[in-house]
Amino acid sequence: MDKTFIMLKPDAVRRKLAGEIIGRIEAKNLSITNMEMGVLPRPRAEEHYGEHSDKPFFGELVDFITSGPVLRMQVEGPKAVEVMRTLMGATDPAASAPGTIRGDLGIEITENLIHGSDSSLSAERELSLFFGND
Ligand SMILES: Nc1nc2c(ncn2[C@@H]2O[C@H](COP(=O)(O)OP(=O)(O)OP(=O)(O)O)[C@@H](O)[C@H]2O)c(=O)[nH]1
Ligand SMILES: [Mg+2]
Repeated sequence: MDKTFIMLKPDAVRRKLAGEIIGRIEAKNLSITNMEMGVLPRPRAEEHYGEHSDKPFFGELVDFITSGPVLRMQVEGPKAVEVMRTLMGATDPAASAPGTIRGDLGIEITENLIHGSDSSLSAERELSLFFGND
């Protein structure tokens, strides 16, 4: 079984779309094997998005991701990383395909509803950062 780290961002929680998004994950036959809700402490958010620390949008990204509770999940299933990235759709909801979470429900590039690890290596790092396992 492959594992990935998924986070429903503050806009998903604020807009009451968590059930809709979790429904899509489960309908795809992936399993949620750990889940936790809460506001991310700023240092943890900065570590999570560390690869983007030199980008002009980093401050806005960290402000947003710490702006309210997020729902963090460990999701398991065959090719979980790739399957979740396909379900999520492209980063910018303006360009994500209809049928994807961001394509159907996303508003703009910062408030794009969901994070998913982009590789097995990122998944290991992120699961260990948030759940202390890999
Ligand atoms: N304003 C702005 N935000 C960006 C841009 N590129 C990425 N972001 C934001 O930074 C987040 C992380 O960027 P990436 O890791 O490249 O995109 P991603 O893997 O699809 O998104 P995550 O799953 O959140 O990591 C994105 O989800 C966007 O919210 C950009 O060019 N402008
Ligand atoms: Mg990313």
